[in-house]
Amino acid sequence: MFGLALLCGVSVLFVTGLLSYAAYDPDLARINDQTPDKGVLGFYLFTWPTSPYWGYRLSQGVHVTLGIVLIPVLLAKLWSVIPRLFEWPPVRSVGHALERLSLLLLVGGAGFEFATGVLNVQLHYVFPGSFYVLHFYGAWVFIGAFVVHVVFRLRRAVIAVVKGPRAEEQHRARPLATAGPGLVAPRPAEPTMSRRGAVLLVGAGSAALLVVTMGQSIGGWMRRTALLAPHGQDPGSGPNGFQINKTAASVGVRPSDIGPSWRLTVRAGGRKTVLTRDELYALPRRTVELPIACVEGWSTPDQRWGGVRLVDLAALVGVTHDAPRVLVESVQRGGSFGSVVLAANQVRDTRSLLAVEVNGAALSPDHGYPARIVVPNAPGVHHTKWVTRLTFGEPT
Ligand SMILES: Nc1nc2c(c(=O)[nH]1)N[C@H]1C(S)=C(S)[C@@H](COP(=O)(O)O)O[C@H]1N2
Ligand SMILES: [Mo]
Repeated sequence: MFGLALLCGVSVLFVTGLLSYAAYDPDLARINDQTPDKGVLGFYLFTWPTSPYWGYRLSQGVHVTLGIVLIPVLLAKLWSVIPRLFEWPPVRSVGHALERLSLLLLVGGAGFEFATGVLNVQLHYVFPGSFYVLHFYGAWVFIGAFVVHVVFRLRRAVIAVVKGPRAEEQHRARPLATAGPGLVAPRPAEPTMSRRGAVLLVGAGSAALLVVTMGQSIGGWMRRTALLAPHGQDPGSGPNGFQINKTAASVGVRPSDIGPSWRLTVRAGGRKTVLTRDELYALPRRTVELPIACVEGWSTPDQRWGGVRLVDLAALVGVTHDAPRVLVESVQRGGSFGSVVLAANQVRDTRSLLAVEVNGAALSPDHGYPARIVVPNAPGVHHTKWVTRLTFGEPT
């Protein structure tokens, strides 16, 4: 049962994980891609759509919440097969040796993916390198071993669940059945827990994790129920009172960078225009309702953003139709996520704004004052804050 639960759950984790990777638009430009040597592993990449606007929020919320909820199932599954680690003789045939090798990658891969995922959600960046790179390559190793394991075991798992473990034992004992000892002990000790008790214990553990986790993906007041979500950064209340990823101070954005000397430079081809804050704020504004949805699983309900459409900014430098991609740069010096390339379909979506206000108030410094990007269905990491330069058509 644990195996079948993981079969379904891990499949969803894999698909939502690949979607999240596609949402970064890694094929678009080098600054979006932290795994430039991915080769064929990026075979499936596609242009990330801008609709539905809540798509990334849902998919990444499912990815992170489900990953956390599956932890008790994973641990119980590993616990239930511990005796098999010591099976004797350790290797009976070439096929058996290969299967055991795949188990090393399977158990190691599962541990690695769950551990790096949880650490990232908890904002513990203790990795030797980028989380994005580690979690992406780790996923492929894990899923390779996972597929091998499922091919070897699916039939037995189904028989064990449908007909009971004894039937599975007998089935396996038939001469041509897949070789290898099962999980039923030859001389069992008195059980300390019933099968039902074990399943209930794991189910209760998963349910408890669900209750104290999902609030961070729903956001708003539900965030208060997210007892396991990282705390310590209080966004306060009011129009700007929603979750903050990195504060201005934490990425070295100084008040003078976003003070009166701040400028917005817009470029396309040979043309260029430079706007002061007042000039930008005087341009016609649109209002859109969009969430912030971070790769780390937290998201906010829709916020009401006011700002200038990216297509209107492109028009300022002569791009009046078929707007191309845009390189967005912030005042942030160094560090990750200070700049991004947005795809043409994102620029052309009239809900994509350079926002200057949220929920009727000016952006707070921590939410990207004087101007930040909002794009429907894009991951939070593409919602660049403290924007100072937009270059349409770059980098080609
Ligand atoms: N310049 C800059 N913009 C940035 C970031 C950053 O580190 N630097 N973090 C991004 C990430 S990862 C997220 S999830 C969103 C969060 O936006 P918020 O802090 O306003 O909620 O901002 C994005 N914009
Ligand atoms: Mo993020």
